[in-house]
Amino acid sequence: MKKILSLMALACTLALTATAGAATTSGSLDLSDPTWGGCGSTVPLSCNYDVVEFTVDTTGLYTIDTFYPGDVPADENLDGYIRVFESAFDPANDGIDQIAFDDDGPGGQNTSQILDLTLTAGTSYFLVVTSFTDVPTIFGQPNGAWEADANGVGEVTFAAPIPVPAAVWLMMSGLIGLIAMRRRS
Ligand SMILES: [Ca+2]
Ligand SMILES: [Ca+2]
Repeated sequence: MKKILSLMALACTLALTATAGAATTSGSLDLSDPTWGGCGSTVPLSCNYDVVEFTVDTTGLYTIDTFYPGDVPADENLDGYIRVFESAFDPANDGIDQIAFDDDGPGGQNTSQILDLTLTAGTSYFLVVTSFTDVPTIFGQPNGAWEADANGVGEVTFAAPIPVPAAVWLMMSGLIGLIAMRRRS
């Protein structure tokens, strides 16, 4: 029993170490999502948006990358645009509380990146994924799949919906097994 417990503890430590520091989330910008005027283009438009709340456990510098996977050629994918808001997000006032934004990252129109953003522990942040325009262009689409990852000096936690990583499932099934064993003994 003791050996099983220490193996369990080791497995948990390894699982936590593997996921610490970087966080990922993903979604899809669909026609059914809410719309706002905070598109990348300054021309008044109405773009769909997704919003994900997140926090960090350590004050310091963080980088947020988003990717727009899909079909080749790349102009069939989402031409995404990201904005980060601090403390509050009000889609009716898209300029208020915004602390950073980006259109195309190092990977071109299939990416966006906010590099070295100072974030404070205990503060709520909102990552808003939207599109550059509300119509298809030679650079991409107003709708499509997106993935985001964030990392920096501390741990980033995205609010739901977050797909449960395999490591957590393994940990949970291990714990359930342990409880079942304890009940029997
Ligand atoms: Ca969505
Ligand atoms: Ca873009």
